[in-house]
Amino acid sequence: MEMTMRWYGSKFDTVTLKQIRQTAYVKGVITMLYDKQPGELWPQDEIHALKTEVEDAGLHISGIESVNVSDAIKTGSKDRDKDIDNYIKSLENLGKEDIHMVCYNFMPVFDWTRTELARRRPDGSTVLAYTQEAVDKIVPEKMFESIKGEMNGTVMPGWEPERMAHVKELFEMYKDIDENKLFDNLVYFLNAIMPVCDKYDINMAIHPDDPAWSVFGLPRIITDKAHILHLMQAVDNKHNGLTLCTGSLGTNLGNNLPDIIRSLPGRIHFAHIRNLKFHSPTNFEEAAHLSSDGTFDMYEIVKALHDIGFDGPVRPDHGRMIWDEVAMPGYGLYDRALGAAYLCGLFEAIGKADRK
Ligand SMILES: [Mn+2]
Repeated sequence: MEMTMRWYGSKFDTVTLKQIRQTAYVKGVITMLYDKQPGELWPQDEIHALKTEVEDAGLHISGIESVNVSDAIKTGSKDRDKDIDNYIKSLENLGKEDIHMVCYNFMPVFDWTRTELARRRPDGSTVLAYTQEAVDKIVPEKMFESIKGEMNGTVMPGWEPERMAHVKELFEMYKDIDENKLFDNLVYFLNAIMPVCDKYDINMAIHPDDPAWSVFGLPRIITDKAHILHLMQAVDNKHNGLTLCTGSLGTNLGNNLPDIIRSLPGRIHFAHIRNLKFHSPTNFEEAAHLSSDGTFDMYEIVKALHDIGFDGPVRPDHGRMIWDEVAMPGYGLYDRALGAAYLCGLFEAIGKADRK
């Protein structure tokens, strides 16, 4: 495995490449061309410039999160083939720049959903949180309004104001899309891009739905072991894989995370590891990475990844906001650095114990 941190680029991120490098635990960054809309082509010269900037700072690009999939592709509307052509060209340009892992998601309208971006914990740290009761009270079009005041002036991935201005139209696009149609559209997309992934050895890593159930009546298809295995079999190519995101799959307490990991040897291409603390099955908040601070057993999760021979990038995913840092919610430096250190310790200990 390689420890990484997500980085939004020098124009958008409060964290610098120098800070990331100095954590020492982190060797690579997961990044993207943050100003590209879903469906837009990623030119090779822009990818190259990003890569050069990261390498000049003594790091490298371990993967992309995300090349976003357009709503035309997700809904299978008439423009999808044009967008898929752009997606294929973008992958080709990434492959030519020696980038071999791309995370993406297939969630309708909302990339991920939290109802609070700064829930205060007893120690004064703040975290992202979710309660179903709060979601049930929100009109979907007002979802963005309800959380934008807590974004610390940042643009959060998946919640770009340009897209959110059209939420009503987006809901309209998805009104006839059920789980089966969404799944078929995903398979259509993957079958179209597999040849370029084969040619450049690009691992596609779908991100699970977050939370792992239907929100606002929208279909969700990457929610549990059965759905994930179904997708792996539907497009049975090793380049069709998963981002194992503990904080997303783990929102459903029925999901056994180590068991899901063990069912997917060779198909997990990227891991997001973080912990959640549950107050009820539908009221949870993000916790410190430490097992004892939340609900998940991080040792068992890392052990399962080790046992299946996982060798892709790992990132600590979201962190708490601590030590008065002001940053994009979930993406401060301090707690993610603590998480990286803790996870590196687990990986090293488990790896060495296994060799004895
Ligand atoms: Mn994640």
